[in-house]
Amino acid sequence: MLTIALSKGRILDETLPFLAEAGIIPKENPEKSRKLIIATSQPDVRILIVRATDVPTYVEYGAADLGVAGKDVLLEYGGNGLYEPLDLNIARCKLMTAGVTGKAEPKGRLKVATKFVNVAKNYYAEQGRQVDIIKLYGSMELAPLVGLADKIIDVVDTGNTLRANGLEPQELIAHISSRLIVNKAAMKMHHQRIQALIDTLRNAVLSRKN
Ligand code: PRT
Ligand code: MG
Repeated sequence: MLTIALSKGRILDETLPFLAEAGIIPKENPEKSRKLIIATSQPDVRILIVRATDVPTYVEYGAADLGVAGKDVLLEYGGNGLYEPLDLNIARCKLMTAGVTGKAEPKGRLKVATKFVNVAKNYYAEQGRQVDIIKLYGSMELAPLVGLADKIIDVVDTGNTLRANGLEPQELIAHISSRLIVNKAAMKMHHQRIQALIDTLRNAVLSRKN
């Protein structure tokens, strides 16, 4: 059995066409089903539906052999417990700092609200900058508006969400896309099978670009 961990939403939507090219089609619509384990057209391939931030955990510990996760999630997860053999070039966005439009930075210590605590620590450490990092789980845009933080770090696509809240994107931290990740032991034990799947997906990604 080959187990693939995916998160509902844009990653699932954009990954299913690639899996279809490898002949892997879910038996029921994962967006609609309440099931968390979804069988596929291939009797020995199944899909697990997990939270986006949990995908690396399922794959690192071998509960799933493969998964698809945003580079933002992988940067935050850290470590080197996973192989990352393929950039699927989907769910593209940017990790950025953002703050209140036109507002100058405070002179003293910067307060930064984010769910990307490790990314934030590394980013400001590289700049030699002392900051207070405040962990949030969502609605980050609110924090600078109510004085919880001076800045946020979040993923930005169109920037509409920032603008709708009177914020502006400021510094670019990283360009983001979703990556195929593979459990290290699974890669050894089922090498031919997983490598064949990676090759098929790589060709699908390449032909999409042209
Ligand atoms: O939603 P949930 O809390 O379950 O988890 P999640 O937000 O991590 O998952 P999901 O499915 O929303 O995102 C999965 C992955 O998609 C992320 O890890 C990113 O790699 C990628 N991605 C691409 C994005 C966006 N684009 C994006 N725009 N993830 C989130 N957003 C958010 C953004 O933060 C903003 O709040 O969508 C909102 C709209 O963005 P704008 O800039 O177009 O307004
Ligand atoms: Mg989301």
